[in-house]
Amino acid sequence: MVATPIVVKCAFVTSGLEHLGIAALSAYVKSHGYESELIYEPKPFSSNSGPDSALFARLFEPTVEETAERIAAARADVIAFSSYTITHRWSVEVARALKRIVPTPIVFGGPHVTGAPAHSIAERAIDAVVEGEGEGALLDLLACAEKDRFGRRDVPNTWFKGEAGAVANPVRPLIHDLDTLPWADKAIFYDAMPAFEREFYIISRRGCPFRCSFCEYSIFPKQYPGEKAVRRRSVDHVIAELRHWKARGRIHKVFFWDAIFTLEIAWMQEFAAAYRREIGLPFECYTHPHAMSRDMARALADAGCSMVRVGVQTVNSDTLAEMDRKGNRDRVRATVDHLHEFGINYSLDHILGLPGEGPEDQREALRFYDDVRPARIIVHWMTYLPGTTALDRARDEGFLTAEQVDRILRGEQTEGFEAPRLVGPGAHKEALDEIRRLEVLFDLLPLLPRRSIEWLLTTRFYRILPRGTVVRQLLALALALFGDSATRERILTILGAAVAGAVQAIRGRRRPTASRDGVGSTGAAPLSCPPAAPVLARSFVSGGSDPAVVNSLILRSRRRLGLHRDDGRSV
Ligand code: B12
Ligand code: SF4
Repeated sequence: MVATPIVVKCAFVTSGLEHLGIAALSAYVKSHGYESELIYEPKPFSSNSGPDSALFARLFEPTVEETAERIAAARADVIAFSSYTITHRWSVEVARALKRIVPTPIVFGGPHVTGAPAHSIAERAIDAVVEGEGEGALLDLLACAEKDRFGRRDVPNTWFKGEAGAVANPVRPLIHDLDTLPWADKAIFYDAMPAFEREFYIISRRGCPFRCSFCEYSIFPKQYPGEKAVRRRSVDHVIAELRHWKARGRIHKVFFWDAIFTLEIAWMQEFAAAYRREIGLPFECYTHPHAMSRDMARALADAGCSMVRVGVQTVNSDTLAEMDRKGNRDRVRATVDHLHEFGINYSLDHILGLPGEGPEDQREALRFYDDVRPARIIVHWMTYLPGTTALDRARDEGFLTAEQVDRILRGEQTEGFEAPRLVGPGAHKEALDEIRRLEVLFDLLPLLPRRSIEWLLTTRFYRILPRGTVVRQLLALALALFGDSATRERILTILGAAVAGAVQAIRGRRRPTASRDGVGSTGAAPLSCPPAAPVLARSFVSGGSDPAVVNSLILRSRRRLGLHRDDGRSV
């Protein structure tokens, strides 16, 4: 008798936005003969990356027990979570709920555990933690599951539990030729969230040449000493992937999520010609003031780039030096001048609460931005991420207590840790409040005529501006409506998804669905869409999580109406 080959299955679990790391890992394990499945929870109201709503989360999001049941139903051999610091707690809670119902090995990987492997493996529900690039380690772990000896303790990149504490293995070399990797398995996300496909996420490189202290890439030299950080796919590899997905006819825009897209002018020029010829869709990407030249801007324009996000973060050169970040005002000005010359829209990324900065630094930044007039300013608050040099320094210099650092490493929410070393008149809290008042001006700036920011700052009228979440959301919406074409495309994505969701929901209400005993029912499950306006607005404020927000509503409605199966397929 011929034995049926056992196919080992890996179930990936994630929440929030599309995850290129999971898409890469899924493609990789499939190309080695394993099965993969995605358990995706959008969680738009508790993502920790925007204004959340506990009430909406309770009404519309599944409990960790419900998610654990979905995962258990996948009957996988290995369950793989990918953690950001903001999602780690949720992942751990789901893993705990899961361990109560099935004994399947649970592996964690991703940026959070890479920065805090020892804290992560200490969690009882986690069997293995993978740090750094995950392809080789996950494959080894699946092979272990196949041979029923998941207890192996010598897998490179992997931390296990040992008799006498954590067992840490060295990392394996990085994958140097990215063309040897299969294209990302985008289908697992598109099956779960069809509207993700409207804006195609892709990455052409891994790594970054810089080491800003607040960024995950500052871990790199410690983790991979002597390794070449930046590796890039060939133009042909990138274009072939885009060509394949473009042929389905659903993509409206492409987003290159490379930390810095504009490196290597020869690559960019080859890319520009091929992209224009074969893809021709508008695209958005990131640049750095030290990675932009006139030729680079010309190559972007030739390719048809619609929006460039420029990482500025601060205009204070002392802070830049302290954060090991390259750049200065002249570079920023030259960058936007080049983009302007070739008619490319740009937005600027800015960080509030950088160490040593206070309200005066924000006023300075606002004056400078009023001069360079971006289409949008995307503001973040400084976050101390596990493993980064910024966190090490904050601990060493006493700005964060050992207990606070411990909580960050455990992935607990760090409210109030945004700005442990603000400077300014009066007490720390006063500086924080003043920065929060100024924050609304960063949203307003692109909508106001030139110089009105100066007037608001001088008269101090900004202090009486409403600055609640709703106001910021309305501003973001106004910007989307009256702003540049790339931002408008974003709102169209949202509206398109919302309309599609409403149509699906109405159809679902009309269409009879089979009940458990086989007798037809009218499918009269309650429609679970909350009012559209706050949902749309929230998605803008959170800096681009729009498809996730809208699609979570669609998904939840579809589940309730019996139109969506949890194996990811439509009914
Ligand atoms: C592109 C990108 C995004 C994209 C796509 C995300 C993605 N991962 O695909 C988008 C826009 C969606 C995004 C969003 C966010 N991002 Co982001 N993003 C990046 C960026 C620039 C590149 C990531 C990438 O695609 N790499 C290529 C892929 C192939 O690698 P990867 O995802 O890291 O996965 C590899 C390994 O990590 C590992 N791995 C990952 N998961 C798992 C799981 C298992 C089981 C195993 C074995 C291995 C493994 O194997 C993978 C393949 O080698 C990084 C910068 C960086 N240093 O990585 C920031 C980065 C990952 N983002 C970051 C943050 C903070 C965010 C947000 C939280 C921002 C916000 N406040 O909203 C959101 C969270 C989104 C959500 N949960 O919904 C931080 C995370 C830091 C942390 N400790 O949590 C980073 C590191 C940037 C930084 N500040 O340093 N991001
Ligand atoms: S340039 Fe950007 S991606 Fe590179 S290290 Fe600095 S913050 Fe990180």
